[in-house]
Amino acid sequence: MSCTVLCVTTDPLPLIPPTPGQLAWQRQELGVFFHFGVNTFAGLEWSDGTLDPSIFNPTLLDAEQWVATAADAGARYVILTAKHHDGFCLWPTDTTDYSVRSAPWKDGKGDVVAEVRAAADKYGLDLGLYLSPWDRHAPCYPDPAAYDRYYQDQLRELCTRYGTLSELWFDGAGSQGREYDWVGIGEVISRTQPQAMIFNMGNPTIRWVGNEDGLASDPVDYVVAETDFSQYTVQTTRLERALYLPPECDVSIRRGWFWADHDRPKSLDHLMAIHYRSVGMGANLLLNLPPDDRGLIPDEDVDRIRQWRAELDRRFSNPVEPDALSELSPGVWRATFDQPVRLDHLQLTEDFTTGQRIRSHRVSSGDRLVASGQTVGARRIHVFDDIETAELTITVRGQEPRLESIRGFRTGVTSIPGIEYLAGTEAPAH
Ligand code: FUL
Repeated sequence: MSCTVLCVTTDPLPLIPPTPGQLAWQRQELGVFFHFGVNTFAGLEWSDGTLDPSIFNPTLLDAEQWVATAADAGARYVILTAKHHDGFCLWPTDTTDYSVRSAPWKDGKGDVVAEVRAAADKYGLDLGLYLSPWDRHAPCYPDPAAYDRYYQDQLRELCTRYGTLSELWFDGAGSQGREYDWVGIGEVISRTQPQAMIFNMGNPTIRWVGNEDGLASDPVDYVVAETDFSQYTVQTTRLERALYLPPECDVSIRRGWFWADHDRPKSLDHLMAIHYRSVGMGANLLLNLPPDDRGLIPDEDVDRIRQWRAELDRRFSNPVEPDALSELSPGVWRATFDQPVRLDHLQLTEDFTTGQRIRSHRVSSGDRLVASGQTVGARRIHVFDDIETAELTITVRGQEPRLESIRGFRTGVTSIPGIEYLAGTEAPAH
């Protein structure tokens, strides 16, 4: 059953705890996406399945450079587009010859998935894979039963040849009105990679945040009764029952998901704003770093990532911890500092191991309201004109809410850059 984005849910959402896997995934906070494939060599975002595999020839491909860049960013996992909508497979699949086997790269003996797996292992990052359900090359695509078999064979190869996968990314784009055999797909996963987080479709364990700008907005609910599946439809799907589905905010460092010569990385300010509106709102961030047609993350993207990490470290690596944090009465907490401290940022966390309980929060210093909002969750960051205080009062409302921590920072920065302007401006054209 589905309804439009305007539909309103009036029932209160139940308290549902995360599974250990969901909790571990949420604690990872940051992942890096790699969009790479035949599109990279054609300057296209989407191609229609007819690009000649002979164009796939990354002469300097170095998956370790990709993953090292992700590790520099602070990512804990990487996700590779094993197959995008064009159907070209980055691994030597037995299901089609539209793959690296037909490319000049490494004389048709290369395997990008294997190289990214090895690099992820070397840098200690988890690996997830994107396998587009929509396939514009597969001749069997118009025949649902035949394509379901084809797709499950591809998924089985990926799930059995490349070790443990932390996430399987099912992109809803292009699949509007098409039903896949999610029961069969679910069986492949439960037999081979039961621990993998399932993004977005089938039996999801994590959800899309609802835009491709990397921006969550308050409240960020971990339990939802409906969710969006693709930005190419205005439909929101109502789930059969409410589920614990924490969001992942996907966004590309560039305008496009795939590398193109004319495209450039986003500004440092823009990436900072994305951090505040994703990780700083209790959601995971999946930042796309597209390798170029040499098979390398371009230098300017690597530089931007290093600037971003350095600025995040500058702002957040020296927290001002309260000397005591105690609950005065149900939902009212007091944080005290031994001496007055100057702060312009606050970070709150909630103990959500038994479910997301905080529905709203306020932080005051004496009579002054310093910050307020709804979600706390895994991490909530507030930015404000600096204050000097020796005591903060935190009021949280919800179902037996459990504030876990509060810490302050003095960064010299008192606002989030250009956030309203940024929303909705960066979707790539196809
Ligand atoms: C979208 C796709 O159509 C884009 O090409 C990209 O893969 C993005 C992550 O998801 O829906």
